[in-house]
Amino acid sequence: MDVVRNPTVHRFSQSGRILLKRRLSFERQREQRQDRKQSSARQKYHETEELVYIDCSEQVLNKMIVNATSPMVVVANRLPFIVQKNAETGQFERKQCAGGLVTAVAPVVVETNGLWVGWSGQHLEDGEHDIPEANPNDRSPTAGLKSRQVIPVRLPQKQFDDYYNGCCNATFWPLFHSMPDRALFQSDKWEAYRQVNEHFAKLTVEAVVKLAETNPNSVPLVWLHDYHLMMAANSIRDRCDRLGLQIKMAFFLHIPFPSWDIMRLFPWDDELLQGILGCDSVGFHVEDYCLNFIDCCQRRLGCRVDREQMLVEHNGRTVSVHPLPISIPYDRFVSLAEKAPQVVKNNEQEQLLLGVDRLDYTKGLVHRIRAFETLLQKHPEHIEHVTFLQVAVPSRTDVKEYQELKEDLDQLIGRINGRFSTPNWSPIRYIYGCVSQEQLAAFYRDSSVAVVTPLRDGMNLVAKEFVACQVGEPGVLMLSPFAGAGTSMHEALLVNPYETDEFAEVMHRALTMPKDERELRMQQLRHREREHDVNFWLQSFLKSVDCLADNNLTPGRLLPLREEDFSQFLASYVKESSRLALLLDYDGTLAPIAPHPDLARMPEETRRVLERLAHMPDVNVAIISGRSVENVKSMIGIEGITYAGCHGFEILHPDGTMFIHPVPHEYEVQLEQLKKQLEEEVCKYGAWLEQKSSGITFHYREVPKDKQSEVMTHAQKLFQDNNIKLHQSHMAYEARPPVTWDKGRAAIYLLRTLFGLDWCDRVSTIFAGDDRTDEDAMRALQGMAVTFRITTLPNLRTAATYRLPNTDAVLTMLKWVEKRLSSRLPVTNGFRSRKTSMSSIGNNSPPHPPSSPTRRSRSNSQSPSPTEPNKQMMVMTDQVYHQLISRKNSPPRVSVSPVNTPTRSTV
Ligand code: ADQ
Repeated sequence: MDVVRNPTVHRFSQSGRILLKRRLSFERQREQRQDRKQSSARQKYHETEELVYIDCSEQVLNKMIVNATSPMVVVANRLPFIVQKNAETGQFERKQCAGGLVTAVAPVVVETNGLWVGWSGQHLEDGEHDIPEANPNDRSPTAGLKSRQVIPVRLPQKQFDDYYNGCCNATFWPLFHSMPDRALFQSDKWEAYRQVNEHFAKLTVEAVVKLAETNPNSVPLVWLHDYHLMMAANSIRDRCDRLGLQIKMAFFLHIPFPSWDIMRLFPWDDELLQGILGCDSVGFHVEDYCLNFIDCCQRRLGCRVDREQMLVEHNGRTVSVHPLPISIPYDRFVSLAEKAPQVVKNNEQEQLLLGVDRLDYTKGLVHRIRAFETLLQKHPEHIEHVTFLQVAVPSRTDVKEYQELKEDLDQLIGRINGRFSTPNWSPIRYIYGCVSQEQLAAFYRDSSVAVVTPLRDGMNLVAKEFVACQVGEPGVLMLSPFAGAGTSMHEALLVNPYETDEFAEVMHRALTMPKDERELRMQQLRHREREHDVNFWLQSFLKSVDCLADNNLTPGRLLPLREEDFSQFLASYVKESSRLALLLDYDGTLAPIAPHPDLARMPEETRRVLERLAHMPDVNVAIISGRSVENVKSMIGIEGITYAGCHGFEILHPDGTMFIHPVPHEYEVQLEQLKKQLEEEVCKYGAWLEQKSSGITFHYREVPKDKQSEVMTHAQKLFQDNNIKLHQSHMAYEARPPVTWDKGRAAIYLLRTLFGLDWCDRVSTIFAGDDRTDEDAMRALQGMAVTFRITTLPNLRTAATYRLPNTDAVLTMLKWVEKRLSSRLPVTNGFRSRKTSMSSIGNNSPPHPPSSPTRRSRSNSQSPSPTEPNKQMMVMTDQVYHQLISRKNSPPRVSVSPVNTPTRSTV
């Protein structure tokens, strides 16, 4: 064996401090050194980062033929290089990064003349400067990337720190690696994350605009990377839509995607999932992560999903999910391993166990070293014959947790070396630093066993690099099943890093494995990695987004929403025999939103289904709308159902009894004044006022776009001048009485009135609504009803159990309910078989007796007609409400006031 001078490896003393620099040798390094005296083979690294920065002259260019059909905009936290000031020349220059992402993706950006958006390593405070061009000697994958193809993200240092350290690394990194105890949930850091993602989105759209200028006929592919950018997609989509720019958008996560049990710990999980769903296509390393994601979408957002085809429907769009196991430039590692100088060993028989990792708590370094200690203890025959070589790249060194990990590891290694070292041998060699890929290839090749045992890891490229470099005597790969690589590298020896004794036994087995078994296993592993290299990963990705030339991908589609789909939402809740309450909003829920409320018509089919449901025994239908009660009743025109108007301020039961919530006199006076001013001053350009008994709605939907801002500002001012709170509705401003009454309280009141105090135990309740006012009901009914929010908003927080895309979906839901209850006979005498209402409340009688039509009114003996309802009115105060809500076993007694109550007018 040739011995070459000078490379250094740090060895630890008993106290854990680096004591001596030991010489390792590499065959060709000497010659190379002579050639490049100035450029040290030992690379400098950027300490706080997970990326490894290398000397670009050492890179072997990875030539790939990509065949992509779309120009690509890659958006990643970092640029594929960082920009640093050369201390000697004062010039800014590129410092190259190694890593799968850069190696795989940079050539496509170069080839498609695309763009790369990312942080340059400089903050806003560092001042503006141009991105330098590549050095003429640069042979790295980014050498062909011109500075005009790079869009640097510059942010204030504090904001970047909150986003990067405060949220990405302190929250998502531990959480997604299933270590929730380490995760911090801080709203200000989450806010910084959202803002920074918004900034990335803005710059990405600038990149798309730039591409559209030079290449107007192509549809660019925007590819977002990793957990740093999970909230950018919707903003990119929205901005591009507004500019009329077409794009395709994909997201790839490099770390694991956790299960629902873990994901739900994140307080803003719904927003995060919707953020990712803003893309057309979402990629994870392995199928398990895909299924976790699909599961979370279904369980948290109520999305329709197809696990077979891996599709998620959200916001009327179908998002496809793909397992895309990342890999390495296999041939490059082979060629590095073929040329790399030999690693010097203590003696010819010495076997090396190798660990190569970023110094991160997910990588399980401490567990691994402990297992090695157990090996030496249990199998002393390995003493002086086996050495553990651990190479650890410093990572996030400014974070306390990482500093502590380093200290723990230093101490552990020091203790073990102290315990087992002999005059000629120390059990652990520890390199705390970055080594060149050439050196790494030598370590990989000359080690007997690679110990790749993270506690959790998205994929783990080290396992693959080791296999690629096994060009000589075959070694053994030990692999954690908790790394993504563990799912495909079957011939590795799988070991649970938490099980120390077993871990040590597997090490022993690996060290003593017969050659024929090693050969067989390594051959299979190498074959797979050669086939499925990084180029294969990229091609698979391009195929998945239909951006590969000669690719005839038929995009996966979920079947249109069918009645059967509601079984998954409702089957366990609504039984054939259930007593059912259907509480429905009108505009945007039963009837599509129209330019004018008079035009918002419910489809005839919906009307018929609703009517049939209303006539089924033990089914109560109530409409809770923002319209006035007469208006909503006339729009729907079905007898036998309850109508609640003005967001529940007025409730008209089928028997004609009427509930009206009182409003303060002062508000009525202010409202009159506001009404007058709005009519006189801003009801122009198509803006108009809708009168309601307890409020008004000022509509500006029909105002031409260029006049909208003027009209809106003026109307807002009038609301403010009159001291009336403005409630935003669909292109409208509403004035509502300043009392604590909303659709939520009205819904509960209604259910109490209809079914009694214990309604929740006896009635299955479904609520559906489409706007903010419906959220009050969704919140109030949480856990006591199945609620649906009808929405097409891409990222919406809702208290609803599920989301539906449109009014057609509501009709489908109603049809499912009808089918489910279809064995019931309709009520034929024109009145519902079970009917309770306000009229029963004054009685001491139970709330649900089979009632006859004569019970419709206590105070009015005349039969009610639809146009002239039985105007029995109840005054609702907070005290009465609480009495109604809190009393458990007997129906409440409440006072019923006469129709002509002085507080307000009635219908
Ligand atoms: P990482 O967590 O960084 O990547 P890994 O996949 O193992 O983990 O990649 C580490 C890279 O750094 C390898 O290419 C390795 O060669 C290099 N490296 C490690 N130690 C080094 C050293 N001392 N000197 C020089 N180079 C060193 C994240 C996810 C992974 C996922 C990748 C890619 O956490 O799960 O596999 O992204 O998607």
